[in-house]
Amino acid sequence: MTGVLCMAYGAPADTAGIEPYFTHIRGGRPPSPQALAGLVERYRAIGGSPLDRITRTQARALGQRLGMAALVGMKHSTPMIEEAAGQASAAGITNLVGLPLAPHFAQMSLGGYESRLRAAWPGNLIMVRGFYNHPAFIAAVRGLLRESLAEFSADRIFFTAHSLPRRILDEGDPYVDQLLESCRLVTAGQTLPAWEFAFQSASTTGEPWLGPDLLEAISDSGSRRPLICPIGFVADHLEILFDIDIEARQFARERGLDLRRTRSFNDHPDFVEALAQVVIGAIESTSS
Ligand code: FEC
Repeated sequence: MTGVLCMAYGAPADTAGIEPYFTHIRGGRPPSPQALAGLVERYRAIGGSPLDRITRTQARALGQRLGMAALVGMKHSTPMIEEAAGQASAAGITNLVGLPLAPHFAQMSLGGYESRLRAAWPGNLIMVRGFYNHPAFIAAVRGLLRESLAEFSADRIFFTAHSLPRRILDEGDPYVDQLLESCRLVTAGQTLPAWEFAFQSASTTGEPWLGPDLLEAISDSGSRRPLICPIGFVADHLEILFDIDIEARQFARERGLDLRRTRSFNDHPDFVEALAQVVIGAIESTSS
């Protein structure tokens, strides 16, 4: 039997879960009390992360569309990827499609999902390594932009994605190239305001992270009505609801700018359809 394992970053279920979650992200090193307090405050400000719930909703919709079992496995919360692999076995799945819910390949992101799943899954595995240039994904992003631009006369679009340590460039990671290619494909042949790409949500880990940072880019551009399109993310979570909706909005308000963003896909039918096409394509490419 074929089934799909939708994998996502994961989120703490409640305030008590923030410390173990943060420690897991940091590879088992507990955060300093100050860093922990800062994170607790960010989760409080957004009323807790909806990411795990949304991931389950996305998987349910995809399973229905494909007529296939679709499970969820998280990188940093439960059910973790390893536990989900066990659930897939118990459900009688022998042929598993591993689908990280992130469009762009970075070793630290999609590579991490893949290595964890390979170590835990003994059966046949069809691994999806991103969908940054899939026509259905590109069309779905265009739909989000069209929807926002119909009600907001943006003077500049800022596509964004999660920043990563800058050393990934020396390691030949395709992440940045794939992000820029997604932006080019989305904007090609469209009548749109000027656009640029920026990174968001860099961590403070003592090493440089990829830039330009979103806030710096907004400030340097002179834009008065920036529209943020977080093309690297597919759901509402802390990086959207805090970093854009609270932090970037406040930054904009202080400068008299009207900042908006495209809505997140969550379980938007166009996105679910894009995922379905990605999965069907991956299955077909291994059976031909
Ligand atoms: O809503 C939620 O609760 C989850 C929000 C969330 C998403 C997310 C996506 C990615 N991250 C990636 C890499 C890193 C690296 C570090 C790191 C740190 C954090 C912290 C929180 C956090 N991340 Fe995250 N990330 C989310 C949440 N992330 C919270 C810790 C506090 C902070 O630094 O702000 C640095 C680890 C270290 O300190 O050693 C690296 C990548 C993604 C993109 C998507 C993916 O699925 O991989 C890559 C959503």
